Amino acid sequence: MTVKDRFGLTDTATKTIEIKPAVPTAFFRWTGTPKENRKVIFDSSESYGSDRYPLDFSRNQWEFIPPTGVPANAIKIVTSPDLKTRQVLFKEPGDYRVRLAVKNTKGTISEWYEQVVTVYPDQPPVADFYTIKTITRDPANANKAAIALMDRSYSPDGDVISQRVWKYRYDSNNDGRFSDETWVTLENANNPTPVLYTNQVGKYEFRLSVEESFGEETILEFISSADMRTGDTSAKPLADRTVEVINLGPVVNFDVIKKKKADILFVTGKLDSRDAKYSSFQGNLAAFRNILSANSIDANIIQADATGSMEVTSREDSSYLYYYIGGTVEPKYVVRVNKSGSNTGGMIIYRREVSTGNLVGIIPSRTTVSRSTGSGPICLWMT
Ligand SMILES: [Ca+2]
Ligand SMILES: [Ca+2]
Repeated sequence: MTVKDRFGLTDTATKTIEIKPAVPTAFFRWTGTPKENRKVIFDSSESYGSDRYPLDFSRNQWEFIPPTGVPANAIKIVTSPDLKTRQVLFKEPGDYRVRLAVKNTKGTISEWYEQVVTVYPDQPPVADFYTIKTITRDPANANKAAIALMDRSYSPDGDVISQRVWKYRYDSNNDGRFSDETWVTLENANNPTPVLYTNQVGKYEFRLSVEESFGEETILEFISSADMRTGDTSAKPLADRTVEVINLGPVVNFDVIKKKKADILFVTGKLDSRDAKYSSFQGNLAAFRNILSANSIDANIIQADATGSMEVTSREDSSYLYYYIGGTVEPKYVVRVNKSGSNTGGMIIYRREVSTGNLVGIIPSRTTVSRSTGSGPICLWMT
């Protein structure tokens, strides 16, 4: 520096000033789910140095400090030469301190920057299902009762139910206890709506065990099967997971869904040229059942095949044609067709109740039914 006074004299002094590199500033953000066994990414890229001495991220110093009582190996960090980011998985819940210091290319180190990350526990799934209390056996299905189970399990923290195992045990000696019985696996293919078909009356206890898979990203190398949360229905009241198959008294108490009941009778006979219609009918029957079921109609579908063992005898008087299906003495069904009047062709179908012997009308008169009568046998099909 040179100064000059008013007399024109000058003097010069020299001083060396050392310009120190600016101290860099550490900062990080984190993303991911702060939950046990999930991936959390820490990113230091918003830390900064100066234009002259930018940061050297390869010299980042990260510190992950577990909460009191949690061992250091509960913190799992993916090995990577890139220190700008860290992929971390916490094996236990709690408040973790995370610290970062950065250095610039000159080696100047920043102050520590720190955040506390609260890691929440991975809550187990809640296993639950609906079923019925009592059910009767179905004469149309080899006298088996169909016990339908409906899963209603859920994850309270956003995970996915990925495995469902259904088991039951049958009170084989009817002593009211299940503890002396053996569990049998009904389904283990993650089916939410299995059905147990059984022809043995008595009580059945059901159990559903579920396992979840992660609804959020994880780091697989740090995960073992023990990290998968599970639940079962053992805490559900016994009465709500017990179904009784009963002999009589068709009292079916659905917990949730009240189903309408319907009797539907299909009678098929010697069809001759209508074989195609018959096979089409057979092919469509399953879909028809599904449609009924989807509309909460509990259909008792009786398919009487008169081409088989059931004999059909026709009679008539001045007003009606009668078709006796399954013999004239104790017919299983009687079809009565109006011969004349405004209701010609209208018919009523009776089913003979085995317990009382009474004929009970199951399809009322004027039902729209097409018919084809020939020499004895009859074909009816709904139109
Ligand atoms: Ca969970
Ligand atoms: Ca028992």
